[in-house]
Amino acid sequence: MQVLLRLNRVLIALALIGVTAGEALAGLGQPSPWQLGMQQSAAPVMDEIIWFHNFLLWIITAITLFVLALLVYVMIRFNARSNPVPTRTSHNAAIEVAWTVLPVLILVAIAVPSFRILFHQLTIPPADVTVKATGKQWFWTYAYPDQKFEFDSLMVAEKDLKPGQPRLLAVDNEVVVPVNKVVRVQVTAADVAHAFALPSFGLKIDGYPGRLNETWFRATKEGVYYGQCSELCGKDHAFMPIAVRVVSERDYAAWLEQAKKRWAINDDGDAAKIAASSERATQ
Ligand SMILES: [Cu+2]
Repeated sequence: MQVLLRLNRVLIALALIGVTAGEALAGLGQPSPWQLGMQQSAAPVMDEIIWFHNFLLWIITAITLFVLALLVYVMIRFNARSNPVPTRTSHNAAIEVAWTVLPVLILVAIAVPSFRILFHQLTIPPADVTVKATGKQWFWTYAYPDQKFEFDSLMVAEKDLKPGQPRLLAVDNEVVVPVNKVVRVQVTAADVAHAFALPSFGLKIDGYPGRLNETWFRATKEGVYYGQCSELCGKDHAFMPIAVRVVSERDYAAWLEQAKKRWAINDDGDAAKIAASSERATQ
């Protein structure tokens, strides 16, 4: 009895640790060790994606349990021993209609929210900030077309990581955007197909040379959010991360001021930049 009581207490303690650790382990903006499920959401579209994921999980769990129950029923009720003389029934109109109509209804119930989320992802609300991301072998170039500046963003090598910077995700120049503002993201590529993906914002869109794709996000929490190129694009595909720093509007204005000075596009600068980036690409 004593042993059982003690075991019970240990189990309760473990469950509590599990719950609190589970919170901590669901990463916001980056994956975490032993993570279960998706990264935490920091944008309305991702809230919907997580909701849809859980909704589908309920449906497939119910279908799987239903099919399992049918199988078990058939195995017990209709095996050769308990049902030695099989029936000759080959048609049952009611059941045939039911097993056609019910799956159709289930698919419609799935399709409606699925299309709603797709439209939400690809219908861009009036944007406060536009960022154009160009995938290159193997880094990203970000332009703020309304502000006339652009810069390259390269992964920080493992030996150069500063404390707090995640391995394979930190970059030298982060994209900076204001919190709670609509950011339009235009995605293209300069050489081969790349993809701009950032889990906490629910973003994933391909970038192709000669084509401009568009998506958007509205970050609801300040912080740094990481993503990765998600289209196999060559040997350093795994080493061209995406980092977006979401800051207050005041900090954004301050960053914008110095970014405009540092990375302004002018005729000479542009030529130098193109030379520098193609040099890097051939390295
Ligand atoms: Cu890529």
